[in-house]
Amino acid sequence: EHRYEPHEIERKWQQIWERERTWEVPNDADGAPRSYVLEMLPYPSGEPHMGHLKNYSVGDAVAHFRRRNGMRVLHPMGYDAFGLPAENNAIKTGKHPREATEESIASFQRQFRSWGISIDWSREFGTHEPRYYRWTQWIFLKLFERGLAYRKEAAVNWCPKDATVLANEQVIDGHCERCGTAVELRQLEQWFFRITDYADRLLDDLETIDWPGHVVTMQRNWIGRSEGAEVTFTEPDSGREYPVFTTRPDTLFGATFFVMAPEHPDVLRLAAGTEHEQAVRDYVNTVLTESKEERADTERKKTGVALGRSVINPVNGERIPMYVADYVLMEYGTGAIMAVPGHDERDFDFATEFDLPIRRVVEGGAELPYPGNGTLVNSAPEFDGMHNREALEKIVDWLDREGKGHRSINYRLRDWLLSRQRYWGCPIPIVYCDEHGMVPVPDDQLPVELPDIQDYAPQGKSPLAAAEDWVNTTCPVCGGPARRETDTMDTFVDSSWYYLRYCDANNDDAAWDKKVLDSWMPVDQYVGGVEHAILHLMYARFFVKALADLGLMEAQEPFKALFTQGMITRDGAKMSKSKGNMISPAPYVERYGADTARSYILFIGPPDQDADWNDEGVEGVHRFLARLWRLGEDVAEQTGQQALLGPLEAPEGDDLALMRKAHWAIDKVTNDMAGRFAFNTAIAAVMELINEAYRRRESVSSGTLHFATATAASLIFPFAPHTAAEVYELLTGDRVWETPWPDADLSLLEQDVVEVVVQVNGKLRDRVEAPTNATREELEALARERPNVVAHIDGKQLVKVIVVPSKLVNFVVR
Ligand code: ANZ
Repeated sequence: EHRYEPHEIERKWQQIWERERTWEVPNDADGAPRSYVLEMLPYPSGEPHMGHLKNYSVGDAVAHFRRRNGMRVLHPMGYDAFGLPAENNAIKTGKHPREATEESIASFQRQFRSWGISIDWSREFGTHEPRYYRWTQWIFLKLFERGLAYRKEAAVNWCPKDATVLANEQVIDGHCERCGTAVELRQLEQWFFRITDYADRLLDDLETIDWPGHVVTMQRNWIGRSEGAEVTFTEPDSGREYPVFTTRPDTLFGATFFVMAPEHPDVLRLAAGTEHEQAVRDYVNTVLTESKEERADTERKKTGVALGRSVINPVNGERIPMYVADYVLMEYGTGAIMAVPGHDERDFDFATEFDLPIRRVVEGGAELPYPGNGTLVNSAPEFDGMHNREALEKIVDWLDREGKGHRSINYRLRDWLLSRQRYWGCPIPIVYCDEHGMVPVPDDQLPVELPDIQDYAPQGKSPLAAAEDWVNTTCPVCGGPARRETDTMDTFVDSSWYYLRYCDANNDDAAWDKKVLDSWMPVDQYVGGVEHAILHLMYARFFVKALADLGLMEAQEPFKALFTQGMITRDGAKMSKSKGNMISPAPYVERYGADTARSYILFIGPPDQDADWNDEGVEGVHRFLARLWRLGEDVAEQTGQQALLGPLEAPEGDDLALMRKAHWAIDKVTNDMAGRFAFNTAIAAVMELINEAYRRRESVSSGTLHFATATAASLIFPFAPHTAAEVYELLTGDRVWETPWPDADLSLLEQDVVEVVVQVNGKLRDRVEAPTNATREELEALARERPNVVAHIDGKQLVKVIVVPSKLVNFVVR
């Protein structure tokens, strides 16, 4: 008796795929429909983990399924190679980040090959390679030309430990996302991408893509569009105007005070010379140490201080006192608000704390604050008695006519801060000349290569600043002395366009050929972790829209469909080094083979859910694959290689039953995979088919058994490609991936019979075989004839008959 030897089988097929470059696709058209299937590229740090195995197993199943359904599938791979972990490691060990990164890339390559993922290796790259980042720089300059990349001084989040600026998105609860250190604010010159110009399109086009609802919601909330008005208040002593953004201009008559953000540039100026000056100064200083989240926390006791000044409300000329308080944020709206304690919760809390007047201007709700709609009161004769929503429009019209305000839309979305004071990133291709200022590096001088340096530790500026030979250069305009920009780009820039480069990865003359790009884009199916629901996906969408506006591509969205996979956990807990519950794919692949590891990770549950890794479950899947292989061997010994059996003439008995099971499995797996990700139930269906084949192997014809076994191999191919290829070859001499996806003979399924339970008053009395598609009446008639039913209902009063099609008939009698 032979043994299932996954390693031999896997090595054999991997070598064939490698030698024949099976998964490479050319760019020239051949009329076949195209599909671009992509998993998020890995960040190469250390070895691949279980999340990677799941990610690429999902994507590979989709790619294989589409290929065998007649599509030309682009399925490439690359590495998001710049970034902090490699650099922090370099600071500790002195090892060049490139070295550590490339070691990790080699390990990913080895493992991807050992998993048998069907990758077009001819398009592979790392984002740290000059042949890639040359084009990252080129895109940066295109955006710069368009005014979409700009430099300005900004209060930025600064991580004192990593000594770098962080994007808002990288600050979690006031702490650095990477190292957990409390984040500080600093004023620095920084580079930004003008993503806010695209806020509306980023919002509207969410309608055009097939993404999970929760990801769409997260994107929508992140953009945070609010409709309202900007209303101008005036400080009478200085005559300065202070606009506020409000979503409720209908409540203007209820404004009883005015609040500025502590960072507002006028706060100290306004307080200067008043008795409040010192208190204001002290308050502003303490607030600077608070995190954004603390400040936005509505449960916190309200704090603030009076500025000793007042402003005039434009609708009624009323003078209301000015305060500074930390619940008003500088980054939102205008950094100042009109406070309406009667209708806004936070203003209400502040007013209560500081004993300020609270006025109702909208009727409704027993108590204040009342945030809802109703009739306007205590406002002005021309608005009182109106519904507040109507009044809102009228009041804004009035403000507009008087030049005291206008309709306005506000977004939570901020411009993307992309500069980093770090070494291991893509250099920003700009030089500074005393004469000509900021000058873009000309295309023919790209890439600006990242130089090798000795000391990676940042000192508040980029470690590149110390590389004098590199920093000192000449101005492209006048040839005079100039200095290079020493900041590097956020790694999210690299990953915002990598899927575009795959389309034409070996083009040395351009980032891509537009025709080629348009023939693949958008990505038809993107697969990745939900942790990228906001940043990466938003940035990539912005890049595509900006590049489309530049005429460089047609698609308006990068990823037509998105699938987000759940996590692999252990005993219900997230795996982490600190918990010591990490497991990696490699030992499982070594022990059981890649097919088992891949099939198991897709079998443990719906792949969009979190699922618990369980070693016994791995064994079970391994046994199933071994059984499939053994049956394949046995049948092949009996039949030799032969073509699959055609439709049976007049099948009956066990032959019919096994044929039906095979076609049922084809139908089930197809439905579970066509536009869905129900891989777990698809794999379960193939298991059922194999069980049925074993059960009936002695009583069916060899042709039927051959058909059932080869079909099982064919159907399991997207999950266990090596074992499937081996069994299919044993039985047919054919290559399973060159064989079209099987078609289910639905006529066989329609005739299928099911066992229906027959009850009287809920008690089991019999079982009957009935056609699956039998009607309620037919089922009831069949059941009523059974002797054991007759015995229990005869002479009684039939109250009702409950029929659950394909399942049960229950006679209720009295
Ligand atoms: C008066 C008012 C009355 C408001 C009322 C609300 C309810 P969203 O929906 O998130 O856009 N606001 C404006 N700028 C702010 C800032 N920089 N920091 C803190 N709060 C700010 O919220 C808009 C509302 O948030 C605005 O409308 C303003 O309060 C407040 F019954 O104005 B409202």
